[in-house]
Amino acid sequence: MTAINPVTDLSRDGDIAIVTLNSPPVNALSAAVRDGLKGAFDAAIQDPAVKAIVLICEGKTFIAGADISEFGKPPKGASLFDVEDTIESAPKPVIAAIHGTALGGGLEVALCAHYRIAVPSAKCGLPEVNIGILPGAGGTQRLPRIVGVEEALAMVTSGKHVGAKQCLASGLIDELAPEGDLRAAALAFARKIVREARPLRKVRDLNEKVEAARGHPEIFAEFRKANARKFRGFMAPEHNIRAIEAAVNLPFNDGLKEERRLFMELFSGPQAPAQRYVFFAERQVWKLPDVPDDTPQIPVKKVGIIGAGTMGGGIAMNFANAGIPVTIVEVKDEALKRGLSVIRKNYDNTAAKGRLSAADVERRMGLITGALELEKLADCDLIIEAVFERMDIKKDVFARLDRIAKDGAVLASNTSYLNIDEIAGATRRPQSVIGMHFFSPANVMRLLEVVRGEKTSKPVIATAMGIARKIGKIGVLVGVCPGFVGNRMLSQRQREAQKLVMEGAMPWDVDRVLYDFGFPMGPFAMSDLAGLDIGWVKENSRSETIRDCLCEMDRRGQKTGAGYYDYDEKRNRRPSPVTEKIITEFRTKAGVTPRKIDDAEILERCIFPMINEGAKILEEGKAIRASDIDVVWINGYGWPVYRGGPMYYGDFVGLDKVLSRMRSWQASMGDAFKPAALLERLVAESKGFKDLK
Ligand code: 3H9
Repeated sequence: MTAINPVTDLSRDGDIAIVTLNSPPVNALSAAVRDGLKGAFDAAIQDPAVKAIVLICEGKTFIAGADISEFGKPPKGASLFDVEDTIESAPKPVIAAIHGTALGGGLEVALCAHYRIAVPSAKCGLPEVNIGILPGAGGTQRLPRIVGVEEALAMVTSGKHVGAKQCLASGLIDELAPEGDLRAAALAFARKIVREARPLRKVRDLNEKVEAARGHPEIFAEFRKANARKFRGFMAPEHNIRAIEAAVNLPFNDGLKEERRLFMELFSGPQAPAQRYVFFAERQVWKLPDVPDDTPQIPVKKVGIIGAGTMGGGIAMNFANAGIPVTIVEVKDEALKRGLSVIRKNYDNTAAKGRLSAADVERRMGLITGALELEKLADCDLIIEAVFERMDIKKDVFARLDRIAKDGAVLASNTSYLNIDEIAGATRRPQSVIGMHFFSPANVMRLLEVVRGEKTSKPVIATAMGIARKIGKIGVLVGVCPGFVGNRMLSQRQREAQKLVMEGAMPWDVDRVLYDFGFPMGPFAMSDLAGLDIGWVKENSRSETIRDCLCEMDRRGQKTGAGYYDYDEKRNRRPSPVTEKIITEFRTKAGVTPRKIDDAEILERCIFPMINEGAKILEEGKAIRASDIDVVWINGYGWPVYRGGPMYYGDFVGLDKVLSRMRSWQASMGDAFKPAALLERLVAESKGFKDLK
């Protein structure tokens, strides 16, 4: 075996050369990997004793793509195109041997090999769209030549990972290897190719499938139409589609040039850096400075949930989905039965869409047990309380849990804003108490705010974060403060949205601006969806707010056919003259002369106070990093990923601009806009949140 460089080896097995990459964690195409590949292939090509070349990787995966951390830095080493040319134009067959994932540039390299073999567990994909770009090393030109235009469109715009069996069916790989025996199978396959003198099959020359789509622009038009909602606001899906169009309509080399042009447009645009930032932010979030990875975790074999309402039921589904038995406790049998039947209905709906088998539904339901006594939770390793949001009720539940739960069990509250330390104070084991704030619908939303109390122990934190990962959530560790990170910032936006309406905007103006910014819906449409009567008590309602008036008229949101908006039978909303009248009356009563508020002000008034609040959260140490706050907003509140999150966006628009607006609003509207000291400091030092360590 010859070491070409620290990450690449070249060896021989008879007349087959083996190029082995070993560049943990994911064999990404760093400068060293590209240099290694170029050097190894050049040497194998020049060696007259070599009849075929196998490319294989050590570690958990085949090449997972370009090295994203090198993006935006000055280029070094061999270019990816040189590497690909060397492989594709090799005068002897090249076989890519795939395990783990062949993604992005990794699959593009494999597509330059003449043949591909993979173990059944392997997956292939072009996920560049997820980081705001397109496969820029020939992927958009080669992929449709193998899998056809429709499948290529689906793959490049979704970034989905396709399993080896499906790849075999589509021709993306040529042979399956036995699991765990890839190297031997790849060598045998290479020998077969040499023996049978098979041609050097270059994907670039396979034109049949792209030609079949030529002259059929409707394929693209229909695809765009069917996905318009999903792609809204994103640049990358459209660019990916255009690149596939180029593959269909242009000769290969011209298609490559168009792919490059489109790639550069994305690469130098605003969205790709934001999406790349989010990619790393979502991985960074697991790294806890004072809770190292080797902190012991409490094994969670059985979970208890208190409350079978929407939240409790959704939370229970996460555990059943992960194969962990869960007991749900309710006070009344009727509520318990209703809760369990909602869970079943949710599973049945998923099964009806073909995303779950009937057997899976039964298996998951079989893991969920209902109970009416808290005592049934005595043997649970983790108990999550999801009862009504009132401190006295929560404290009572935790005091009882303290008497019932076994030693060492993690006691979690799903509260969305109450003080975890106060809740923990109701027990004699505050070190075991933690917040696990799921987002509704809890079986769907990815975010889990893990709230560490003053006395929460490190193993309990590590356990909560570990279980978050296990059930497929993205866990963000935050500190105790009203509303934690997400809702604390949200309340800034809600307050300003309400104030803007009093000053002259209509709810639909505010909603339109935030929707156009990229949120799935604005705050008023959101309130209508959630129900305006959350936290509203009929008996105490005195028409003091616009919401009071709406609720008093039984306009309690979508469920009653009216709220801020009017709704038709299909729940399509339209601005409501009734709401408009109530707002006008409120303004008159308050002596407000409405003014014209432009879209830019609406956006800044809703977003900048959130950024300012984020800065306060950071200076108080309630979030570990600015990027953690961004992860919260992207995964819990629909912040558009292509805008990177509120803190990233603050840096993007310029913190000096945010600060100057906050100062001027503070002068005209008071201390709700008081700038955070951190914001002041960063601006004084000409720095951004990105510079915080
Ligand atoms: C591309 O290829 C462009 C081309 O078209 C060429 C254009 C010219 N680079 O996710 P994990 C790190 S674009 C650098 O936790 P898993 C990651 O940050 C690329 N680093 O593991 C983490 O670091 P740390 C297209 C990368 O087992 C560590 O590896 N490819 C890269 O859950 C482990 O990652 C993609 O978009 C990378 N490409 O999942 C694939 N990938 O430990 C992106 C990972 O310090 N990657 N890291 O936090 C993935 O989807 C997942 O990482 C993968 C493994 C499925 C591979």
